[in-house]
Amino acid sequence: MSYETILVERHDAVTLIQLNRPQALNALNSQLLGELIDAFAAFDADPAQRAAVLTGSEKAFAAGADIKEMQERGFADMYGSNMFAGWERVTATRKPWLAAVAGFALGGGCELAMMADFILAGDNAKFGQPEVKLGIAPGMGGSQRLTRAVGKAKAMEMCLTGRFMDAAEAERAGLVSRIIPTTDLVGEALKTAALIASMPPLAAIANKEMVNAAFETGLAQGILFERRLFHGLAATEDKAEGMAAFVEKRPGVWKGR
Ligand code: CO8
Repeated sequence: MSYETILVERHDAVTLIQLNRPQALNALNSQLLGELIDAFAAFDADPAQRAAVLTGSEKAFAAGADIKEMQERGFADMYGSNMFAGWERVTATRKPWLAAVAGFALGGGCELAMMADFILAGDNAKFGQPEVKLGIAPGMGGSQRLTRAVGKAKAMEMCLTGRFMDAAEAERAGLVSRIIPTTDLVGEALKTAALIASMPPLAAIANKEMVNAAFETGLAQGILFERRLFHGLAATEDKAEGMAAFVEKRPGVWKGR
């Protein structure tokens, strides 16, 4: 499939996906959603690809869902078409991917960043859920993921006032894992993704599933899920190789099985 609203590059085992609607600050319209779903599905299906980075431009990761596209759409249309349900296909991606966020990540842009396994922020990043000012509310998971990431007080204040959070506050609050100078952001994100891509692939997916389970289950159930998956990894050839490589003081060579 050829894309018009995103750019996709392969950097060895890392897929770089860049949102590319600069005239609209990467606002997320339905064409872009369709292209992202396709690009993430292709990444997940390609055995040579092991990690991905999603980024925007230095000015905007994404300034939200496309307001001009939403303007004319009423309840029956949005409800009938189950608008935004397609984003669940992006969050269904099994392999690890991170968001490299510079500039504005607002509304749906912030929500998309929070769908990533983690966020690296450029030092000019600004996160916000300003939907209330448009007479709406988050619709792509923001009220849930932001609250889980930063707690009720900050999430509630941001949703009720539309206040933006800068990169330093986002790091303090646990919304992002690290802040990188914006000019180095994509390079650092690619390096981080390459490091993830160099890990035994089944172990990487299992680690992702375990951490995500912490958001879906109670503690006892989550710990049992972790332990069972841990037991399961003992059946992989990569576990035997990883431990042999450690004992023999050499790098491991992974088979992904
Ligand atoms: N949608 C469509 N176009 C946009 C959007 C957007 N979200 N954001 C910016 N643009 C366009 C502008 O209209 C402008 O286009 P044009 O040149 O044709 O007028 C171009 O991008 C450049 O934008 P600005 O001139 O405004 O740039 P500034 O640097 O002056 O300002 C801002 C940057 C502060 C980011 C500003 O553009 C802004 O406030 N944008 C809107 C931010 C926002 O409100 N986002 C939330 C959108 S709603 C949402 O995401 C809800 C998701 C769930 C909805 C559920 C519904 C059921």
